[in-house]
Amino acid sequence: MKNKSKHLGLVTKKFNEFFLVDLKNNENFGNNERFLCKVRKAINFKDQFIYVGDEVVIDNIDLESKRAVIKSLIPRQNLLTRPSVANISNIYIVFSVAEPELNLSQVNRFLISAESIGVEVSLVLTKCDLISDQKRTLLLDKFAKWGYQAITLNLQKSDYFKNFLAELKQKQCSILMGPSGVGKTTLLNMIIPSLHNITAPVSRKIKRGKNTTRNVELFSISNQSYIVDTPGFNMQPLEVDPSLLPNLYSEIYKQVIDAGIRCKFRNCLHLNDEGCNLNKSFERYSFYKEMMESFKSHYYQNQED
Ligand SMILES: Nc1nc2c(ncn2[C@@H]2O[C@H](COP(=O)(O)OP(=O)(O)OP(=O)(O)O)[C@@H](O)[C@H]2O)c(=O)[nH]1
Ligand SMILES: [Mg+2]
Ligand SMILES: [Zn+2]
Repeated sequence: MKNKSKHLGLVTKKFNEFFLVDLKNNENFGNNERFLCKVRKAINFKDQFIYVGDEVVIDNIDLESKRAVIKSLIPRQNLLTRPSVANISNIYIVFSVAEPELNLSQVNRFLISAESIGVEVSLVLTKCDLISDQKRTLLLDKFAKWGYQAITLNLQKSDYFKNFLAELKQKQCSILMGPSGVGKTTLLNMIIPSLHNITAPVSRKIKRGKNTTRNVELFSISNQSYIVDTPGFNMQPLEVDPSLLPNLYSEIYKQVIDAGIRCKFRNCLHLNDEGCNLNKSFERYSFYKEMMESFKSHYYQNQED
């Protein structure tokens, strides 16, 4: 049986030239209708690729074989580039407090890279059963100074997890990002108990995750709420316009916007600039400086090419 009408769908998974597409709020088909789709050959997307999280119009729906064709792409709100995911509303940066050990410079790189997307960014600390309560409090204080109210979780205690789950259900489309082995998929399996995605212990020898998750995939939490699991990776220093960087650090933009400090030059990079009035006595300043210098060398080098 073929159905000729057009319908709105959400891309939940992508492999080679195939896409899994869930029909969105469709009365005729009910929920949970999932179709294997290819992009219609005749259309020209002008090098526009389709990613997980994209909304698409599907056509030529075949209810028996569960196949359909992607006819067009709905303009997207935003696009994360690593990994490629569209239309994210909330980024959850996930790090374990131990096994693998917490690397503050990596935490910072993930946070700053996430902030550059312009959506709400949160920090989740997993495996808190492996540290003392005192150490946990110290970490909470540290990240509060960075501008984040960290969510601390562990597999044994469910109180914080319940709050976290309630929060996720309020968000449209959240993504879990962080290094390998920190427990992203473990968390996802707790969020959606019917799911049994593969997780793996951290390697004893190299004390790192084993890159267990290989695909970006989007899952439905509740009616209008989705979550994306991603493969773990380590973040390199970024290549973005250095002039944007001060806006991504709360310790800096709070001084500029809330406290109204003014440096001599409007485009002050807050390094050794003449007439800089930024109070640099905050913990992340060394990370800021390091990032700014590496951005500057990349950016100006590429401009000369
Ligand atoms: N002690 C402890 N171990 C945990 C916790 N959460 C996850 N783990 C363990 O950490 C290991 C790695 O978990 P995964 O969920 O596979 O990690 P991941 O972030 O998805 O890793 P990749 O898919 O490689 O990116 C598993 O052995 C989990 O059982 C926790 O709260 N406490
Ligand atoms: Mg995983
Ligand atoms: Zn300055």
